[in-house]
Amino acid sequence: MKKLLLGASAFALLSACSGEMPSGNSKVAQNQGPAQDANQVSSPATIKDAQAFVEMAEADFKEMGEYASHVFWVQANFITHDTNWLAARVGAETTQMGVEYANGTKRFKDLPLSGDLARKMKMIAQGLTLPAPSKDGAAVELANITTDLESMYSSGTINLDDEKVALDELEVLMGTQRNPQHLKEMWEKWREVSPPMRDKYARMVEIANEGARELGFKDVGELWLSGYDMPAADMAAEVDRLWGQVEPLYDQLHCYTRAKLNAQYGDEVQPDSSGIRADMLGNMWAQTWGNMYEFVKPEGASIDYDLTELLKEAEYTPEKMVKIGEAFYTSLGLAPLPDTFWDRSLISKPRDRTVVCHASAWDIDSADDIRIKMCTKVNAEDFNTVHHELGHNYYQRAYKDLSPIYQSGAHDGFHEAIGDFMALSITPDYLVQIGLLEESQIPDASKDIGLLMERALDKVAFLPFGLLMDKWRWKVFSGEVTPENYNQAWWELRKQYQGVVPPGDRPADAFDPGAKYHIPGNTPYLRYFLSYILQFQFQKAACAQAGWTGPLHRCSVYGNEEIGKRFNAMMEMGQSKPWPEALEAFTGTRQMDGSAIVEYFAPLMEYLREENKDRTCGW
Ligand code: X8Z
Ligand code: ZN
Repeated sequence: MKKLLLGASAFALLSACSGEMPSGNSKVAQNQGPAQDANQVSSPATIKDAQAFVEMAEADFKEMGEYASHVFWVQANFITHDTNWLAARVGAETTQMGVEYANGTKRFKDLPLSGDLARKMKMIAQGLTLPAPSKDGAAVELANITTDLESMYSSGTINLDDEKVALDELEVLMGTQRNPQHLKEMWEKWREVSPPMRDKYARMVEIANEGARELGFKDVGELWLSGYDMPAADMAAEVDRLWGQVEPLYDQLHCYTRAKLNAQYGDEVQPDSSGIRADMLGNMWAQTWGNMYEFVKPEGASIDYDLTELLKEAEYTPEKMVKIGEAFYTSLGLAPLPDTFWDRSLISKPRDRTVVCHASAWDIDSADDIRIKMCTKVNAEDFNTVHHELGHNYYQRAYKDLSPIYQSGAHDGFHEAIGDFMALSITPDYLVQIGLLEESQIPDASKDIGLLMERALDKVAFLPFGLLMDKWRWKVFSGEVTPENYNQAWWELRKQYQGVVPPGDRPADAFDPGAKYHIPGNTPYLRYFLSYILQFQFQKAACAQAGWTGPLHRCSVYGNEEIGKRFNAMMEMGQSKPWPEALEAFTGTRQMDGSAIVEYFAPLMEYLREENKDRTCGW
């Protein structure tokens, strides 16, 4: 999700899927505000000063947030030299303002601030995703680099059979083509977009680290890990604990999938003992494997409908997919999207200009101007993504009346989990309710392994990828991995956590992390790992509240206004309270817990263990 204002856990989200923050005509930017004074004034600060400082920050963030949102929106919808110029400029202004405010908080650090004031102060201090140091020119250089990186990614194309092909088309081809040679070619060519990013990325790391150190953090990685209402080191340990809970499930899925690929393609293409070829899993980054269902479907227990086919047969359009997504939310008692959503969103890729196709949800004015931006394709993957993006919009709307400092997810993983939780309700019964499936086509209980397998290919397969993206960045920001080793370290992590390998040797200048949106887009990624844990906790709690007694994967909360009310109450809290309180408000527990996803897939785990019993798993 792109946030407009400050960074990882901070204020008014510009959009859900990247990170910048606003400034411009602020008092601070004009060197009149308390943030500027904060570093210079010698008289001891009072609580009243602290209150005034926070109020000024709130006003500035709100004003700048709206201004910057409009600029970033235009740039993301029309990438040109000029809109990049504008975006870089507003990016620099917002970073500068954020840094001034963050530094300004130092003046109040010894004051006995009340809970709320202290929380806001802390969020101002650590709200930036990529801080610049306050020295002249740093914010401008940083913004120029980050704008360049994102635009290099979003305007990237490859040549395929003498045709220019953009990433959104390539993603479809990676999911549907099966010829290993073709897959390798597309996979390798897409990674030619990123070598020119490497030096810029390295410079960006230097600047942002200097900015983080000025604010009292060891490096940017520590800053990112500080956004979870606990010390950074504890959060890092928490993440490893969660991974430990789900790793056995991933290992079994990996083992089973690799065996199926080996059976289909033979040892030459996919040996049955090493990592899985990263281009053979139906996704450009091997992050979700749902497109491989036909290869791995369990014999005798496979579902016999395909959601992509159903959508196409029913002549869904991208707009219709969004309408049906909205109808899910309104069935929970939430208000329909405003007319402006339909007038201003970008739902299909325009033919005549370059846009950022990576899906995002935007909150332009912290009021009612919410939008999505997607190059939507009519397929199951994007049907899920539509629900995902609308989740961001409904969250943004729920917390819009809070202080701009609290207009964010309880933590960033919550923001990512809302829509995914909703999409877990896309069950066969739900598909009947919306007229996509005939009652007679509802698979009986004997097909549950098929249903679970399909879901696991997306939800379980994703987990190690969700984790390693930031494991890599933490190493980069800490200096443990230097630019010469960027790519090697990337593949070490891909192998270690995911058990995937590149389809061939990588060129010496390769910068493969740069071929994934969130690296050049500077969107922290731990949020998705956390979301994939949390969404199953939401599902478990919601279905229990609904009195559901069947298996969790058959439970749909569609039409349940009581759940909608309770869920919205959690969303309305925004970031105003430490996240365990928000989690407790809906689920009754204060801990993130991988046991919910493990429980959801328990029957599949049993099946996989049985299937794998004579195989040597691991890589
Ligand atoms: O970036 C996204 C969303 C926008 S916040 C489309 N996701 C991650 C990705 O595409 O890599 C959703 C799941 C993971
Ligand atoms: Zn998202």
